[in-house]
Amino acid sequence: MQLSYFHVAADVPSGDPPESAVVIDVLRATTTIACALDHGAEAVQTFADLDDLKICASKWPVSSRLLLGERGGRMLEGFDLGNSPVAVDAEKVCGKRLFMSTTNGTRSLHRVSTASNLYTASLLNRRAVAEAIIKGKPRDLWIVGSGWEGDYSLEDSFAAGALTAYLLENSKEMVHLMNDELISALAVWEQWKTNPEACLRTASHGKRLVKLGDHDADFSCCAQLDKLAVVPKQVEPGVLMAS
Ligand code: 3SL
Repeated sequence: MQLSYFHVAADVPSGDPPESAVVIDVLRATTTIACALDHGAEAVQTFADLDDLKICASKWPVSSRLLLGERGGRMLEGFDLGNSPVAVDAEKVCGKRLFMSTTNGTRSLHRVSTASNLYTASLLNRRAVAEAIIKGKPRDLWIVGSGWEGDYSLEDSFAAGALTAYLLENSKEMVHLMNDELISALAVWEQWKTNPEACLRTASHGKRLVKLGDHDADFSCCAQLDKLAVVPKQVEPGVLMAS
C-alpha cells in the first residue's frame, strides 16, 4: 500500500486521484459527519458552494432534510445546524439527509470526489476507517487534510498520522510512506498521541474556535480516539453514507 498525505485540497496533484482516498477535517467537518451518520442520518450531502446546496436541498422534502454549515466557524443564517459534532444528535438527525457546507472540509472532499472508494475519517472513527482500507487492499491511498483556507493544520496532520500508525501496525500488506508530509504527520501523532485534546487546542484552528467561545464539548468529542464504528463512504458524488 502506497500512502501519501496532502495537507490541503490545493496540494493534491492535478489529474485523477487513485481509486482510494480519505479526507480528514478533525475540527470539525469529518467529526461531525461521523457523528451524524452514527446517529442515523440517512446521508450527508456535501457542497463546496452554498448556492448549489440551497438549490439541491430545496428539491428534498422539508420534513426529511436539514441544512448544516459554517463559514469562519459560525453557523450560517437560515441553516438548521452549525458544524458541531455534538449538535447532530439522533433526535435531530435520525432518518434525515444533511445538506452540508463548511469552509474547508467540503472543499477537500470535492477535490477527490472522483475516487471510487472515498472515505471521511476523524479521530473518533479512525480504527473503523483504517480497517475498511485494510480490507480494500488499495495499491495507492491518498489522505487529504482540510487545513484552513489553504494553510496547513496541525490537527489534520495529527489524525493523518494516527491513521497511518494504525495501518503500519495492523495491515498485512507492506505500507510505504510516499511523501515527507506523511512522515511528519507520523511525528505529530507521536508527539500528542497520549493527549489528543492538547494537540487540538494547540492548533491555530483550535485557538480560533476558543475565541468564538463555548466549544469545550466539541473539543472533547473531536479528541476521542476509536470510539465510533461508522465508516462514512461516498456513494455518489458528494453524498456520504454509513458503510
Ligand atoms: O473548515 C471546515 O470545514 C470546518 O470544519 C471548520 S469549523 O471547525 O466548523 O470552524
